[in-house]
Amino acid sequence: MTGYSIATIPGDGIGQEVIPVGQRAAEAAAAKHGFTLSWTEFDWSCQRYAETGQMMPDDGVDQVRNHDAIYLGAVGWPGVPDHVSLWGLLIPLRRQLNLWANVRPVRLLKGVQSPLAGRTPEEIDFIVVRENVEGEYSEIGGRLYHGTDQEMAIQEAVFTRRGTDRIMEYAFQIASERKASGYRGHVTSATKSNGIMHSMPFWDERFEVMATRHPEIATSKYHIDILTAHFVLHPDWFDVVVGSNLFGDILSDLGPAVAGSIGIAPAANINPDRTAPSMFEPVHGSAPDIAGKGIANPVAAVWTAAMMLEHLGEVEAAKTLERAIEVSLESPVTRTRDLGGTADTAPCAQSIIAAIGQ
Ligand code: GGG
Repeated sequence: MTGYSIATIPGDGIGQEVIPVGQRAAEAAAAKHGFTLSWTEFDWSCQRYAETGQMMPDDGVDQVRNHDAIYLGAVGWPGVPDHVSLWGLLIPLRRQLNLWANVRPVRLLKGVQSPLAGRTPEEIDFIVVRENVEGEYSEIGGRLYHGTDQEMAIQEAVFTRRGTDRIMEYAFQIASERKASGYRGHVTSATKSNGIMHSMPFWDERFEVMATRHPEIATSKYHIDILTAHFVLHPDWFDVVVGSNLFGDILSDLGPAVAGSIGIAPAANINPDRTAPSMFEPVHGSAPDIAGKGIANPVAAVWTAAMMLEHLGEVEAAKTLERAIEVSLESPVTRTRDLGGTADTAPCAQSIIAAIGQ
């Protein structure tokens, strides 16, 4: 029987509550489809940072490198500066494992009400492709003249031709694949080349070059400000949206909000060259305001597990998980409160697991 080894990093806050649900769901799907999953858990988190001064050990990246995939919950906790949890864990994993494509689907699932009145599942169904290892997430810069009235912070962004071309090419490939299964075949570029005068004109130039290589795919580009408005006003305009590290991050929180809740949004940090394991993490963070109350929505973690199984080649198991999510979302009794239901995490999880067995 095929078996996969998964490195699990529940992380902080609700990450510790929803990742076990995703594991149970993935195991139920594995049992149904005839493969096994073995899990190795790592306690890397802000709590670990508070105790040891490190989010993960020095050789952390190497410890997870020999697994088939990484399944991560969320990082961040009050009292630990946010840049510590990102630069001490998420960013080294993304960079050193070459997880340069962050794929974040946005879909209005059946049973979920969009805050945009009258929108149907057919109208909200697109993918945000976020550049994941460079751009605005950069350690280049510095702070000067602390505590004086000349105090300043300088932050450089890095856009390489290699990094920019490959994420755009990846987005065009996804659009081509989607077109083959009936989608429009369209890529939208998120830019801000009116205000950001070096990196974004470069981004636009590369987008034009990449577009000429894909004449079968239609394109559009919008400045990020009006693009956020179009996400809300015209979500049906979008098929695949490609953005830099920062713009992609913002759009992939806004998209799920339009599709009902950030609590359902999955994400895959992909190493497209398959030279290292890819990492799967819900878009949502650790949510300290609701952590420990047993009310977090586990759907994003389960949908994220589905993306992981699909990446591992277990496409039918992934479909089983997605169907089970939709079954559990049919009733307000098994939907969590962020989706207008009454369920805590446990009954929602239970209904997903039960639906996997059907
Ligand atoms: N599971 C998502 C998570 O932990 N997010 C923390 C966060 O702030 N991430 C920012 C990012 O992905 O760049």
